[in-house]
Amino acid sequence: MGKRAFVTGVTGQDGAYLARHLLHKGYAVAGLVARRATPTDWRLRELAIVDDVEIIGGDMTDLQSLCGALAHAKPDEVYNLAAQSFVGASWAQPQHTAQVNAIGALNLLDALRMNCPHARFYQASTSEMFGLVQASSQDESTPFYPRSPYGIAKLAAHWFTVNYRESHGLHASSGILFNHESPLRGIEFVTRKVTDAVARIKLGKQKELRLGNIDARRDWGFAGDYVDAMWRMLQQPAPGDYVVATGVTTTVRDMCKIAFDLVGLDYKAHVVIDPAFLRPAEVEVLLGNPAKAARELGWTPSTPVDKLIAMMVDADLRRVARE
Ligand code: NAP
Ligand code: F7E
Repeated sequence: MGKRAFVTGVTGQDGAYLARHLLHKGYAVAGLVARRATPTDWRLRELAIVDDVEIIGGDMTDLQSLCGALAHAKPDEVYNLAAQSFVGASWAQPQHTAQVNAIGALNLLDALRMNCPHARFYQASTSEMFGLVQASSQDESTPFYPRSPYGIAKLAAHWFTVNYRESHGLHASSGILFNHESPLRGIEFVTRKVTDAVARIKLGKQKELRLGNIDARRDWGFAGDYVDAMWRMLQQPAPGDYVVATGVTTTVRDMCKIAFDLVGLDYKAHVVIDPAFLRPAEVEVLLGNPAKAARELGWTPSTPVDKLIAMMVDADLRRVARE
């Protein structure tokens, strides 16, 4: 019998790529989906796996629904990807962000402990936990200094994962993933906001692109690569924490230049700085050191930032042209 996986956040960017990755490996995949007024399965449709994933209703803030979902799914592996994942929104919705991202992870760990304690657990931790960085390149030993309600909630979930591993002997691992993007990225995140705008401007449907701090630097990789690192963590004999990153950092400004250059436009003619997109406390720079992931998981990133942005611009040009 093949393995069974349970994925929270299965309709998100990473959830969709992870589900496809696991299906290709012969897993039976079940995913938690919260009730929404309109369908949220467009990514599963784009990857043509919507009929292959078993959808189980539930919510990260509802322990009972998580217990029911795990009792039904009987997973060998549990991937906790569900979150209020937009940093920018976390100042306006700190309580909601903490409930879903921190208490939600705790709920899932408790549900796992009660229903399937031998299942392996993956927590979607984040480079946002490094925030005001305490080292020029961040690895598993770099001290944390989160700068947003999002980062703080994720740090609590990270420590719950470590604590449940140490207290209850769970095979619980935490992937400290740096920014990863794709054509399935949510439109509010800066890479996708830029590639969508480039397509619209090129096709005459938009004139300007309003951005906040374009001097911020991020370590951007391709989401398709990063879900493989998640899976590799759960195949290890012992659980652990792993930084997953490319080791290259790029400014938002340079990322814009790459995107506009691809369609023969000058970003300076279209980008407008709008204070509405500045954050109350900014993470100015992130640069990950993925040496442990390379050494122990045999994982390396395949997609440099220029290829990633080209893939996204290409997909958005096709999408906007179809509209
Ligand atoms: P995403 O596209 O925003 O997906 C988040 C998913 O969580 C969606 O399917 C969403 O469903 C679901 N969700 C939100 N609230 C929920 C709730 N209360 N109950 C059940 N499901 C809920 O995020 P992503 O980029 O795939 O990221 C996956 C995970 O990795 C997140 O935990 C994120 O914080 C973390 N992370 C991401 C990055 C990155 O660069 N992408 C880096 C580090 C860590 P709805 O759409 O129905 O709300
Ligand atoms: O911002 C700057 C912004 O929203 C990147 C999430 O997946 O990665 C993501 O969080 C940078 C920031 O991602 C705009 O100020 C400028 O410095 O694309 P972002 P993020 O905040 O890094 C981490 C690892 C996660 O865990 C999160 O879940 O770009 N920026 N102008 C802008 N950002 C946005 N969104 N919009 C702008 O107009």
